Amino acid sequence: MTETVLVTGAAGTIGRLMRPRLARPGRTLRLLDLLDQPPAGPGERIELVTASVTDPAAMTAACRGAAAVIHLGGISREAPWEQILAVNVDGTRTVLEAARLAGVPRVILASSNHAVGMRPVAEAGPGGVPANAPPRPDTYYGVSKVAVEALGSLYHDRFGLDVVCIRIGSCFPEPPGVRGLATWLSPDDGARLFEACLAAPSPGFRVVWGASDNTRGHYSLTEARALGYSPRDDAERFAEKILAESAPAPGDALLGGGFTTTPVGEPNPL
Ligand code: NAI
Ligand code: 15L
Repeated sequence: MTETVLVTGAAGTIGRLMRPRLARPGRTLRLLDLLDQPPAGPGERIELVTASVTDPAAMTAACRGAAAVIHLGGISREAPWEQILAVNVDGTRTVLEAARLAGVPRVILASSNHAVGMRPVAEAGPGGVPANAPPRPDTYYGVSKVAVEALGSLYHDRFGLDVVCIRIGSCFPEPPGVRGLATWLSPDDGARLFEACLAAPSPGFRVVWGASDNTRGHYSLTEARALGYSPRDDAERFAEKILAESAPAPGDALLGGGFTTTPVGEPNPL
């Protein structure tokens, strides 16, 4: 018996990092994106789907037979409102509705620190910013992640899906700049967190932070640990190099960093 996990946005940064890391004996990764993706390597058990998360028929077909969906697909930075609304908000509703229609019991949604990006870092407190800190979006993009979480809550309460929303910090091969020393989610810890979200018995609806166990971190990892997540990485091993090469950026006093100073509605540098 094989388990199929549908991953949307699989051609993106996180999707590409997770493709080898989420491979397991007995698991098929169904990798969906608008973009073409490299074919299966030797021994790799994957299915490739080229489709948009905004296409209800394609998404319902893609969800068929899946045990879970990891929804990463969408716009991952600031953009004009119409695009954010169509892809991130309507696209996420389409994914959840497709999962419901196809009987997929569990959906993991990529939320973001930018859902609470305007919150001052100084307010983090000793235990870190709780994972259910109230919305304080820094951009239209951040607003869309608040909506993503709200849609997940709706689909849990009204239709019984298990939905875990991960407020991801910064998931890249290395921490991006000084802020990244606090916000980094290493690719290996990212995979550990997705595995915990897939394996937790009946999680219901949850919001957790997605970060490594960073010495300078300011997110609470209590909620993710309660799901079974055990981070092993710490951005601190990059500190000397990063601090020698770069300085804090404007906006770093707020959780959202550079997104908090970018003009609303205009694409920002990643
Ligand atoms: P990315 O921009 O590298 O990848 C997004 C992928 O989604 C791309 O491959 C793109 O082609 C695909 N996509 C866009 N529109 C689509 C559509 N209509 N249908 C199907 N696929 C579509 O983003 P990244 O970094 O991989 O992030 C993945 C998710 O995690 C995004 O939802 C992002 O908002 C979220 N996130 C990422 C963080 C990070 O540090 N990388 C931090 C916080 C949240
Ligand atoms: C995000 O939400 C973005 O998708 C990602 O590209 C990074 O900018 C990340 O947040 C971050 O805050 O570092």
